[in-house]
Amino acid sequence: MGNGLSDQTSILSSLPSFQSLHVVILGLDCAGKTTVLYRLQFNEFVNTVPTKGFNTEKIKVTLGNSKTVTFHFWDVGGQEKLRPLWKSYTRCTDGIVFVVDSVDVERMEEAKTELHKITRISENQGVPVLIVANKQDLRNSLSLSEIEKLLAMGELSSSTPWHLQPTCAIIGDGLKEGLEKLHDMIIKRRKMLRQQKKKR
Ligand SMILES: Nc1nc2c(ncn2[C@@H]2O[C@H](COP(=O)(O)OP(=O)(O)OP(=O)(O)O)[C@@H](O)[C@H]2O)c(=O)[nH]1
Ligand SMILES: [Mg+2]
Repeated sequence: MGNGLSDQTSILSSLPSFQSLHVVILGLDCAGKTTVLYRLQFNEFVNTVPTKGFNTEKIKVTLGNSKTVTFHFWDVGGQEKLRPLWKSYTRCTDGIVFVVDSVDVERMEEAKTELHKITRISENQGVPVLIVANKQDLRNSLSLSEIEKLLAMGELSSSTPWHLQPTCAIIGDGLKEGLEKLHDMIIKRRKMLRQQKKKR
């Protein structure tokens, strides 16, 4: 007779599509977080108002090779006075989506500060981050390499896996590609954590 419990655990963990992944969407106000959320949910553009609290939706997303993953998204308001709340939403999160407005050159430094602050929290060590370079449809949008530099991505802790994804949330361009990468990073991290547990 085998060890039933651990057999079950390994079966469940090899089928991640049955579980929903807790993902928090953060970023400065007006970056396009809520637009991303509703674009994914309704598959169309939804006109938004600034978020005063948060929005939350469970959304089934079909990724590459027809794999369906359920994401439980938490979209938190990005206004300065709301940012102290971000911490409580990232508790036990599987991943973070950090949305930046690619034309908001003036506030890129502020976005950088917030990104580094949230990834440095001890509970967020190793949590994968998808950086969404949004509003790439606009003429003056910064390039990926410029954004990578301005956000000082190279200075993120080496334990933080990240991917920078260009998007246009009003059309939906790039969102699925980004989530695919985030999903890959989450699965990779889970496997690593499981192996570490086994070794102990
Ligand atoms: N051109 C363009 N506009 C966008 C894009 N994504 C969002 N917007 C617009 O940007 C504005 C802000 O979008 P929201 O989704 O409300 O921003 P938010 O990040 O949720 O803002 P807060 O809730 O205040 O934190 C809206 O007018 C959107 O229509 C995009 O990809 N391209
Ligand atoms: Mg919002």
